[in-house]
Amino acid sequence: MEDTICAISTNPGNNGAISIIRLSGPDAILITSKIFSNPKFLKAESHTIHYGYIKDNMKKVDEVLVMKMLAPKTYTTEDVVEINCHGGYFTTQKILELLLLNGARLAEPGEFTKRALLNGRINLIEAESVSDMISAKSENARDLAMNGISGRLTKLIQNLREEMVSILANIEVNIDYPEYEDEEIVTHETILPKVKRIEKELEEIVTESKNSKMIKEGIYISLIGRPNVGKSSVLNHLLEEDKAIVTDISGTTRDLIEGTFVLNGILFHLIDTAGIRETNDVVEKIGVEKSKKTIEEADAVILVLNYNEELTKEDQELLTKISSKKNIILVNKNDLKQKIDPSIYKRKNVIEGNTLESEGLDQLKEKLIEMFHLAELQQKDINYLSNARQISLAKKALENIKNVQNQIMENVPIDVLEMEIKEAWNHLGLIIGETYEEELIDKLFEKFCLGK
Ligand SMILES: Nc1nc2c(ncn2[C@@H]2O[C@H](COP(=O)(O)OP(=O)(O)OP(=O)(O)O)[C@@H](O)[C@H]2O)c(=O)[nH]1
Ligand SMILES: [Mg+2]
Repeated sequence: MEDTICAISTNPGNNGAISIIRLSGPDAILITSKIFSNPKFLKAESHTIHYGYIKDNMKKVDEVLVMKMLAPKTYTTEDVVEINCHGGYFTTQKILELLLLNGARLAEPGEFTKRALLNGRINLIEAESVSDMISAKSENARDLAMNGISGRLTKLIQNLREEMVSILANIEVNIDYPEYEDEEIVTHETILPKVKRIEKELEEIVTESKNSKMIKEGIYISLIGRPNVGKSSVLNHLLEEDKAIVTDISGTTRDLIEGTFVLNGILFHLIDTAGIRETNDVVEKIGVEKSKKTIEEADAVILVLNYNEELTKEDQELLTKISSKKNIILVNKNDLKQKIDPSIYKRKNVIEGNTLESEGLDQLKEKLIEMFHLAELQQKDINYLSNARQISLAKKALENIKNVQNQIMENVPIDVLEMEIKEAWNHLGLIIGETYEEELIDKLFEKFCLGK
């Protein structure tokens, strides 16, 4: 980390009012001073802002504000400079180019955060959460990332590790100084309640973390049904925009159409599909196959039926097909005459309505909230582990703790238990990156955007 890196930290594709170009490293100040017109900048105090021009030799490139932040109180703990320039693509690129010409190197994706991690300013959970924060698409996803960044999640893991260490210390003292009378004697009976408490906490973290995928990525819902029942109309109503073409011609939708909306802070991906029917039309056939596939892939299915038609063989087949999935049956077009067999209402999760007056759609949303327990989710503190890496390590730690309990039941000697507790402690350590592997770090930062 001898070199000085630089990158455009704001979205380079947009014509925003302002762009920020960031530098970090030992020569950040010197390199900037070579292209910055303000003579006071080089000797100025840390954490100050300076006005002036970026110059290409004698030519003014842009009027800018430059932030000077000296190590160690910076994002990376190194010397950091942030140049606020006008947001146009060419200006920003030009300034970046001048910095590169004067000795900076273009940062790799996530390299600023990687330096923050390697220099010990943030831990692994916090680094992963920075990436989550940038890609958050709903309020809850943002909260989840913020708990990671703010260290709340780290604290939770650290507390568990401390409890483990205190058991380990007790055991060690007993083994090394059996004659030391002041120390509490460790027996299977004294360890068991402590281990049980740890198990309960870990169990809670692992179970609740299942929600984090839903919070981060959202929920996929597929709208299926025969042609012309009103699937695309339902999509348009839920998205509150004319996303899909609606006509009275059967087979209007031919490909998957996806839109998103947010309910209780959770992002829903709604997928409109081609109406399912037997067809010889080559294009429509492919569409129908795609529709069927979404039934398997979606988190839940909304089957749309027509109130104004009798149930057909295709409807019956679809009813069977969706029965193994989370599903809602929406009987649409109830503004028309009822022809559908009333026995349909004996089924679970049936909603009736129509898209002309938007009837039943609020009920549909309520059903989704109920189906995915979103009301309960909103009342909870979001203390979840946020990705598969973290969750699998917590599961391993939980496994270790369960083993300890079994060993206690089988009267296994105390010093053997110690090994299993140590392993649990180690697994939790890997979550926050107390110990980490080079390879993992590289993989993590590949997913970052430039300039972060
Ligand atoms: N009366 C009435 N007509 C509706 C309702 N919802 C949709 N329609 C009409 O039904 C026809 C088909 O609607 P679409 O939304 O295109 O149906 P679809 O299920 O997407 O059809 P495909 O794309 O062909 O599979 C259109 O003429 C709509 O205006 C409703 O609630 N009541
Ligand atoms: Mg359609």
